[in-house]
Amino acid sequence: MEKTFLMVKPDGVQRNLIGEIVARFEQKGFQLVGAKLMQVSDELAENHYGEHKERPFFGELVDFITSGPVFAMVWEGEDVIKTARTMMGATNPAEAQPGTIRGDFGVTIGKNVIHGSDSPESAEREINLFFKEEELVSYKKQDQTWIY
Ligand code: RTP
Ligand code: MG
Repeated sequence: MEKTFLMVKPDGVQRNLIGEIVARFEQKGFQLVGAKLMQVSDELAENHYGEHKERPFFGELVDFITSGPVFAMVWEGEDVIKTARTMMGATNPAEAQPGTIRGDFGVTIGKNVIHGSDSPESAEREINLFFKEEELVSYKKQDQTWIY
């Protein structure tokens, strides 16, 4: 089954949105297979956001993501990578639709509450960056036939 990496950013943790965000993905029907509250190091931040190294906002991005604890998660489900991005909403919360996480809780592009992998390649890379294999739990849930 497909997996994606999602992370409640430092603003989301400070604003007590962990529970709300976890609830949305649970209620959608996705399965949580790994999670931890953690402080991101400069090295991890620079690696995670490596694709943006040359962008003018790279320094701010690294400073922000290391500014307080994040809640890192791995979620599993059919088409979870793309669907999670839809549930997150546009990068800029001012453009994100109401009903999406960024549309409902974010105001500025710099503090947009949640990160989610944008492709199967980034999902694999980011899951491996943030989690050891033994931190992920594979388990069967009841009632999956009512979702699939
Ligand atoms: P993320 O990686 O955090 O899930 O966000 P994303 O895919 O929707 O957006 P991406 O293009 O990957 O950008 C990563 C983060 O950089 C910040 N950003 N700032 N000032 C700006 O113009 C600007 N553009 C992007 C955002 O916080 C974005 O989430
Ligand atoms: Mg991105």
